[in-house]
Amino acid sequence: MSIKFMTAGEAASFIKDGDVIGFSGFTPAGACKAIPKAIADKAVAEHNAGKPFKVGVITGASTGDSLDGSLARAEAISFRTPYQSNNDLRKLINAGKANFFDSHLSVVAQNIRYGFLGKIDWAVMEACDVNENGEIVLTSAVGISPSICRTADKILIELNRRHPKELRGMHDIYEPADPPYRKEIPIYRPSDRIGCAVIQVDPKKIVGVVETDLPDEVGGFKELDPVTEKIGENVSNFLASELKAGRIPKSFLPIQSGVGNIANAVLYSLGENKEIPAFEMYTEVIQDAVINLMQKGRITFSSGCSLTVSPSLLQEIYQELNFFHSRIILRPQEISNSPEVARRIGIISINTAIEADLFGNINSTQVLGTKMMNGIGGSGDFTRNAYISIFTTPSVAKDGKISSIVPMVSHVDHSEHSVQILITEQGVADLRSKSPKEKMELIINNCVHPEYKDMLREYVKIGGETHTPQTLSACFGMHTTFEKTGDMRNTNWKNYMV
Ligand code: 0RQ
Repeated sequence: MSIKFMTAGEAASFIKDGDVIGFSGFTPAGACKAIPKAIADKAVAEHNAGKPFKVGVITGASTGDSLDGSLARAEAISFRTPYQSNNDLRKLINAGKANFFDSHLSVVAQNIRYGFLGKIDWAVMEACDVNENGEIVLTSAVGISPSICRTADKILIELNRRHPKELRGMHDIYEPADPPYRKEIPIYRPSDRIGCAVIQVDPKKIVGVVETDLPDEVGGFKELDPVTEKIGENVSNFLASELKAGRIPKSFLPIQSGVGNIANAVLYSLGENKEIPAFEMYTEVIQDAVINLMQKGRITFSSGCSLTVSPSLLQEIYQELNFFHSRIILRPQEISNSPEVARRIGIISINTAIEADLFGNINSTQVLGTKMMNGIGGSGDFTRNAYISIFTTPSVAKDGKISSIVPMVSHVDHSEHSVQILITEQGVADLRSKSPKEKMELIINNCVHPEYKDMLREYVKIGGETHTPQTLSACFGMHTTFEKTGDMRNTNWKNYMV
């Protein structure tokens, strides 16, 4: 078979209305750019001609603007799963114009193989190399690519020259067998390799290859501010004290850290804390902070699913590939996020909440219970199975008009049974072995912003003497007061008593 090169427009011409496409990538890392843009152009042309054109879009996690943004602006998405973070797509979803279903990232590939997501027509992959034997070398992420390539009818490839062929060897491609034949995933340390360097496909399935030279569309992080810095400090001091108390082994345990500004700040603080030894990561997203700390010797190894780093840092990594090849493994998300592996190696999970309640339940996804932010991502995969599970959040949002800690979360992603430690810039609530009443007291004393402490103490009082002092007529009082007045500080519990 010889490789058929074509333009992105020619590749997009194969895609039909109603097709389901599995894309490579995990976050903007490794996500296709040219072909999805050309599909969006095709959608606009079809719509202008009065014809329907929408496709189902399955990816590893979020993607870049060329994929989610272009397809959303063209209103060309029939359904989308499992995670997104694009503003235009978020608007489309929250306007009810694209069906989005949020899913734990570890189960996406197996759900595809089980047939739960229906037939996959196309795999559209970004690669740094492909050959006539059907060997595909991925770029800066693995995501669900191995399972998509195997289950899709046909494959299109973006061969992106921005990523060197020498990346070969950084990926560890492994697909578990499906039940009843599945065996253990033989990872005992973050650096264990269990698979191969390439995705092997039947070369006849590859319909065409589009050459590109485009950077990953990874945005920068906000500068650390006093709040994120304090959260980071609280997390690292807490972990240092656990180490001292002998509740974490002396050699420390692998860290999993979520996405976003707060996660980045937490990692920098862990790196700076001299009481914490150099450590390893078993995580999904490898962000800038991980690479910086690796260069300083504070992180010795990182297993992840994507290199979600700023374009200039990615080029630095590519210039020092010898150094990073021995320190980074990129895995499929069902392995990087595997509950089995997380539980076995004893990860410390650190993820960010949108809101938490007085019992330790966490909402990671829905702003005020109704508007999708990004999705649960891998936070559930890790939280439920961690050695120690931590959630961080600033105590207030929107200049203090919203308290991130409320009587009852407006949507539940992680239940109080999985959440052990809650940390804000105010302090740390260690919820392990605590009754609901004890949890309430600890969270109010240690984590709630001073402007909301009295209001929440009053809420506990009206609950009376019971195991769980929850008042059903009032538990969303802070949310509904915000809806009515634009500020939770106006909450008056008397208005909610029946
Ligand atoms: O809004 O952007 O308008 O300023 O939410 O908040 O404080 O910048 O925090 O960037 O760390 O993101 C939970 C969204 C936090 C992210 C979330 C508003 C706030 C701001 C963002 P603006 P910050 P971060 C592995 C793990 C779920 C998936 C996950 C996330 C914006 O971490 O998506 O953990 N997590 N994956 O103002 C209204 C509240 C609010 C609020 C914050 N209570 N009400 N708005 N905001 N709290 C990664 C993957 O799985 C890929």
